[in-house]
Amino acid sequence: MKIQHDFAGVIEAATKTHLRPTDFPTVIPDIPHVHYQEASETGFRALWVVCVLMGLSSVAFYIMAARVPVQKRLFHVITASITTIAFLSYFAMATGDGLSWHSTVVKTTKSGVVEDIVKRQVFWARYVDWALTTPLLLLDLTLMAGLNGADILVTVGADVIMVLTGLFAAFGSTGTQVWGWYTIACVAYIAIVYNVAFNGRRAVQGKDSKTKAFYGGISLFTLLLWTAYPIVWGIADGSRKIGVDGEILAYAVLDVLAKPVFGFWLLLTHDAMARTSPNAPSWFTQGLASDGAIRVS
Ligand code: RET
Repeated sequence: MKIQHDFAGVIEAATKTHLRPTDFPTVIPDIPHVHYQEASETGFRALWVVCVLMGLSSVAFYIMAARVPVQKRLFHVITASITTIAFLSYFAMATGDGLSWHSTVVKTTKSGVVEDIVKRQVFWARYVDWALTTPLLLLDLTLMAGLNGADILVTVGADVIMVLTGLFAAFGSTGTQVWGWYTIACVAYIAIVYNVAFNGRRAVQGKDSKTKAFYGGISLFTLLLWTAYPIVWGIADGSRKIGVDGEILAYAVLDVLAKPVFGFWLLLTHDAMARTSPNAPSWFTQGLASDGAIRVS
């Protein structure tokens, strides 16, 4: 990289002083080698497919929301927001937005001269999506379980830390930065798992048997699915063993399961089960209290 820059400087200076081409150094070093890892037509097509699926499921969730009374709409609003944000993020990625090139030096000579560089596309739009939608997915789960506010805050806080440190990992320049941030993100993820699996399971014990069984199923599905994300990250962005197309396809499958499939499962079960949204705050169903207002619930 440095050599390239120095060389660019020589060319620029030569151009300014009107040197003839023969005055340039005749031996052009062929290092560093730059290896590009980028999405092809296949990757972008997959991004479009997921974009359309997120858009269609959002419309289905809006319709499902409109068909239930407001007292029952909390999960519909949260779930429709999740697929809407994913639609926006996929639209950005499919049109070539929300991505940056990230360079990593992969080989240097003994004297420290850079020999090989990998330049890989990083779709940072994913992290913006995850920073907004994973807290909402966790709200769906924890409100369903009837988890207390303190534990919900800790879960969502850990989740935001996980996504942001994951973003830092993706743009790390050294192994220490990349895997250091990755480790921190994994610790935050363990805090999420603990809250969903243990505190959530404990909270749901106070509910009816259908809710208990449903929470057991959907929280297990969620945790298994979410655990695949750091694995994909490790072999894609982390160690660059699979290309950008492979990464797009892997996240495409996971995202469709984690958002539209999760959403339909949650809303269809909830519609068939509950009379009202469990744990919906009163301001959500009735508006903020105002003195003298008569409420007919
Ligand atoms: C990263 C890398 C750093 C380590 C960990 C990660 C976990 C990410 C997760 C993402 C879940 C995303 C979902 C998206 C839905 O569409 C940031 C990949 C632990 C769990 C559910």
